[in-house]
Amino acid sequence: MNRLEVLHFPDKRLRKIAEPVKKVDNEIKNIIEQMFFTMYEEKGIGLAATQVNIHKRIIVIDVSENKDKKIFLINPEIISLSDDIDTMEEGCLSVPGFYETVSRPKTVKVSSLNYDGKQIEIEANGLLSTCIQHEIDHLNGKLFVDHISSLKRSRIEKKITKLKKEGAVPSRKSTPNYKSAI
Ligand code: GNR
Ligand code: NI
Repeated sequence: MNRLEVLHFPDKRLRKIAEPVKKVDNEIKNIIEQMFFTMYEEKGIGLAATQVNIHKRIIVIDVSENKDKKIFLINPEIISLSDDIDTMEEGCLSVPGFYETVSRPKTVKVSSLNYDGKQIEIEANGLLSTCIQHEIDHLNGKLFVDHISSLKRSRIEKKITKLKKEGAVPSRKSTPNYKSAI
């Protein structure tokens, strides 16, 4: 199985808007499998294709304790968001080592395609809701640091850039990313 390289803030490729998936075929299923593998290896609870330089509207999530409840979203669309707000400490595999409090709607209802290309709906709250909203942000070129003050954001940017220069933030170049990555 191929572990994909995760891009780090402030990489500009994290700002690209992902393209809708046209057809749920074997290529897409293969990308989803590699994304789950990468997410589990990186100890994340979610991963958006944008983070692994694949600019397609695909998300994988597993917020379960035993890491045995895979959820994937293809072409997710937000149907509704609650007025109630939840505040949570967020982290991101693309912003390694930094955690900040972010406020988001408590409940989200999204549509997605399943493996048969049929449209399904998911309603979520708690960590899953936060994670879904965090991942959909990625597909739109947005990061959790865009929800905090620009002062905090630029501090994080400086620190990550410095750590990368020192080689303290490992960037994995060992396995080439999925060949059709755009
Ligand atoms: O692993 C992750 N943890 C997390 C914690 C709180 C809110 C969102 C997340 S998602 C993150 C993985 C990631 O970067 N997904 O894009
Ligand atoms: Ni993230």
